[in-house]
Amino acid sequence: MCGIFAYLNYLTPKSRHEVLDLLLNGLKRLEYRGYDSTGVAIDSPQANDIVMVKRCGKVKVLEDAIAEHFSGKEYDEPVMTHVGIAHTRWATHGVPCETNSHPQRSDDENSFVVVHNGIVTNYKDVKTFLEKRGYIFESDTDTEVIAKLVHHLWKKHPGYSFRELVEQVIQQLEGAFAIAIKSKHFPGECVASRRGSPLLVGIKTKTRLSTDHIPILYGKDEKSPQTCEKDTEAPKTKVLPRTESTSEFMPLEEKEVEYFFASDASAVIEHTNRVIYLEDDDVAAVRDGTLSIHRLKKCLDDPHAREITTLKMEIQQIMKGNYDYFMLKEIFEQPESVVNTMRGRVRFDSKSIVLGGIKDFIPEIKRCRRLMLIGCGTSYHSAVATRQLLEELTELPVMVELASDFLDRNTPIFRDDVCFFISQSGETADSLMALRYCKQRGALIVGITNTVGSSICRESHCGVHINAGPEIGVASTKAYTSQFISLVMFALVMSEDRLSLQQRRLEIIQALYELPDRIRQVLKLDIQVQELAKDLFQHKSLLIMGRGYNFATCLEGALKVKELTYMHSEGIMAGELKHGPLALIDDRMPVMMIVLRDPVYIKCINALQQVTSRKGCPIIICEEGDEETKSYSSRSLEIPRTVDCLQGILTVIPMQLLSYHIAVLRGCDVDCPRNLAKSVTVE
Ligand code: G6Q
Ligand code: GLU
Repeated sequence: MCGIFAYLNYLTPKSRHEVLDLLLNGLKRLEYRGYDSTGVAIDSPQANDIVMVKRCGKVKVLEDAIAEHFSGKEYDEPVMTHVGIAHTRWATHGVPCETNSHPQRSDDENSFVVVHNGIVTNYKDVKTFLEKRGYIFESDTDTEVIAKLVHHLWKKHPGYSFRELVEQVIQQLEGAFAIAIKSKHFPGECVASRRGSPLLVGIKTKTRLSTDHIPILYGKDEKSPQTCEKDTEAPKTKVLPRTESTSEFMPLEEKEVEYFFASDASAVIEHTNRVIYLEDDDVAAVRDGTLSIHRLKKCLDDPHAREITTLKMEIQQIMKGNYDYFMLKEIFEQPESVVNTMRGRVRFDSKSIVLGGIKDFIPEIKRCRRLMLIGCGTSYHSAVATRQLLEELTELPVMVELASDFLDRNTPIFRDDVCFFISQSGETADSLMALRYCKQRGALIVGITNTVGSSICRESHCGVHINAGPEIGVASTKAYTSQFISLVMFALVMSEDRLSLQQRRLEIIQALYELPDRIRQVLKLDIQVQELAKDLFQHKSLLIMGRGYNFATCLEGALKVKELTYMHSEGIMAGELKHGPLALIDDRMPVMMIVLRDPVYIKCINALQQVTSRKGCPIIICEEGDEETKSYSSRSLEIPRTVDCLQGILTVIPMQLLSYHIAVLRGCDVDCPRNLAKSVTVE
């Protein structure tokens, strides 16, 4: 959700047009996260001024506005050192409009301009404090307080460096944020910080980097005489020590260098694969081409440095290839992405499974009281899909929880609980809050994420990377099947030494081996699914029914239909039909039913009969060659046979394709459905 992209070129001449192209391109790479408005700020060709362009709507709208706004020749002249900041906003405070878009500014002169992801929860207090000191606010955003507070402190403390000012500011802020700030009083400098929202710095140099880490510079603990005396009147204002760089380490000094600040690696990967993931309360500052990372206080086990990580992601991985939409590409990637999830873990020759990220914790997990699987949306559905198998193979009670509801209930958690946090992005605020809640209570935290270096990854005790590759489409597809497989692999690890379960395990391992081919077979149904979409796309509603291992597909299928097509859709547990939903059935209500030859087959047939005897005409998803089941309807999709507990992977794919085709037919934006965001970093 929402995105930051900032670019600083030091002694690497770039014209303002080139800078703007870079910024726009960065924003385009972040588009998949979902947003409602955009903006950029660069230095004006007129000395000592900052110009901003902001627009409601897509990056394309901003691009057109920029082309109109910055047309003069002076924009083609190279500038040796320059800072540009850009943003895609997903409104939390104030409607999407130009004034509320970012960058937000400190004053009419654009002295300090800021881009921000997240929410400043105490912004009202800070706003009142600043209003009393004469500041007039122009937007409804919480963000504006950040720009104005830096300005206020700058006036009070003219001797402070830009970085020190930002350090003072973040001490006053509560909530979650990632910020990047630019100032006309500190040309060529950029300061960024984060708390609870992701932010990284990409570094590009002509020659090999002279180091693989950036030392962290800590401030002094004692009070500085120059702390903001007057500001202590501010609500929540603490006494603020100024930090001072220690000379023990040298920060990163390169002659010609370019820096990229971004909320997401996909925005920087085409420029550099060398990045530093900032941690909460890090302040990263570039001055005279030198990057330094500061923290106010050193805690006992804090590291000395932030490592420069080499990203493995390839630019092609995040491009659409020959597909019209990222979502379609991701659906069709599933034969490969499931292999990547299993790679190096499932040993088909010895029929064994090793999960390196949790191996050492297995004895502790085996001693636990219960397993809790926690997530949101699609990630939650992967928990629903695998619960039955986990119960069977671990013989432990397994609870599945929506992170938001779990927190609302203040669910009791014990030291001997093992809590799994399932999240594609690894940044979902509800899941992260629930993680911290469980961690505080002493539970063992296992992260199941797709995003290496994400907050959930870092804050878990151990975990499994699902390795599905970057998922750009807002609607999750390949991450779901990879989460599913990761949890199945975990169940297999847990049952390794149970003699009575060996036959079952072998059956599942064999089915995992065959899975990529089975998925390829299901993907061949695409043309048939497209035809079904033509029947369905003008309807208002779609009911999806199933039970047992396939109930999760009903929930996930309905979520896909809702988010992509804006149609009403409901996943219904077939066993609940006669307790209410049957009243919806008539000859016009579109219904899909999953009826496979598994232990609940007879019960599913009962449900099917209940529907057809009310004149319902369901589309049936059944097993290949199952003529008997097919005879209940004129429309069916046949999927290949696999072991019962993996059926959900094969049945969800036609639902992914169906929602995609309906969305295209209805003219919806497949990759960025309205009102939604890829990574929901607010509660
Ligand atoms: C589904 C959406 C959404 C997503 C949740 C949780 O298509 O992508 O439901 O699954 O928002 O996100 P994370 O898996 O990133 O925590
Ligand atoms: N809370 C800020 C706003 O509403 C930032 C939202 C975002 O993360 O884009 O402007």
